[in-house]
Amino acid sequence: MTHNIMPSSGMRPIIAIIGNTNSGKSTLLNKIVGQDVAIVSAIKGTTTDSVSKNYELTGFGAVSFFDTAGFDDCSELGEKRLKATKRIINRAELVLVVVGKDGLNETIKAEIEELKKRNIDYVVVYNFSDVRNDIVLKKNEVLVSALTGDNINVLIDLMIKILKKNIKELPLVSDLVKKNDVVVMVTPIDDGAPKGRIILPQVQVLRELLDNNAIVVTCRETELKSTLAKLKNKPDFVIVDSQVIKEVVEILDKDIKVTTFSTLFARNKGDFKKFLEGALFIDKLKDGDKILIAEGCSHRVTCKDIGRVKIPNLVKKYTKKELVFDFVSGLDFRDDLSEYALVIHCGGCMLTRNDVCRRIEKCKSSKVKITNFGILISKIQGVLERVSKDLS
Ligand SMILES: Nc1nc2c(ncn2[C@@H]2O[C@H](COP(=O)(O)OP(=O)(O)OP(=O)(O)O)[C@@H](O)[C@H]2O)c(=O)[nH]1
Ligand code: SF4
Ligand SMILES: [Mg+2]
Repeated sequence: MTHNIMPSSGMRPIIAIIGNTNSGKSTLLNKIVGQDVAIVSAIKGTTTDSVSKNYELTGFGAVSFFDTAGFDDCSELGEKRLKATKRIINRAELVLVVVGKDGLNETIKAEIEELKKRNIDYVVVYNFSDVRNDIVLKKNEVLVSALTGDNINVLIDLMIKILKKNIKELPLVSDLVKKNDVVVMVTPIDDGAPKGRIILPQVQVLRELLDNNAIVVTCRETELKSTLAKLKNKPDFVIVDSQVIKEVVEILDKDIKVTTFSTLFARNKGDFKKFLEGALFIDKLKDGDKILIAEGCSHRVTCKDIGRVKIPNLVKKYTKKELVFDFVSGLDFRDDLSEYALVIHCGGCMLTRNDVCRRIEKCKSSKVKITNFGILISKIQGVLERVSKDLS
């Protein structure tokens, strides 16, 4: 039995292992991670549902491997499995295209062309070097034996090189603070807040502030006035949950630098300018327009309430238009977005930057505007200029 795991892989870059049945995909995964994670057999179509493995790739960091069903799986479920594989490819930072004894066939060649077109990095892994040695290798191609382990290190080095080049996470907040700056984080604790925890975007911002030797004070919006009163000087920066930005801006002196967690994420993941344009577009929405609300994961407690309830209500109230809302979460992101007037995306804390950028690209090619939750809330609350003016 294979594991059917499709976890939210957090921000681990995904490495998808694809290819025809019996090309040695599962053997390769097991060899790279040094464990029998995926079942290997000489029977075609052994891997049915994808098998995932979180792994610490020494020299790079945490990644998630996804071993997939063979492209030429002709079983009844083959088509569904192919769709599942395509969904994984959509999110992958790197694709290992494994080629078996029979060499490259038309399907795999077409898939490689597709990867090129979509700017998804890949390595062609010619497998079975122990029984064949007749390949003239080109750039980003390697010849390995998943069975004996021959050349696996060469493959791993190449993977690390590509991943390092690829993954340029921008700073969340580190370029906006300096050592000893006093930063006040305002986090409401309402019914939507997860029990006993602080949500991930806030934790990530806190961590980056601490990494940069800032002094961080965290309070709820109800304690902001008393927090400010107890500080000897005005804070250098205030970072606020979008949901309470309006109240907070009313409390703060005009010269205090303030932004929202979502604005920081919009800058860090995705295209800040595009998100701003998308937020301004709500003034142009018309009756009957369709809006897609996209959440990067299905973390019910964290964002469900905001995405499914608060955002639609705010947009309806602000625009006073009859709008239709659709929702997607997790791996799903519509291929064809042309029916929508606007896509409103979550902060994407569980997605990589490339993941969000690909979604933005999709919107661009469908000529649909995109914004994110927090930027849109700031626009609706009339504070967009204030929260974005100190950020580039
Ligand atoms: N000699 C040799 N055999 C290999 C190599 N890689 C895989 N095999 C064998 O090829 C067969 C298929 O390997 P798998 O890893 O199950 O292939 P797969 O691509 O995962 O196949 P599906 O799950 O059916 O899509 C097994 O019998 C492996 O032992 C290799 O490099 N050399
Ligand atoms: S911001 Fe998006 S990715 Fe992060 S927890 Fe919320 S729904 Fe998930
Ligand atoms: Mg397999």
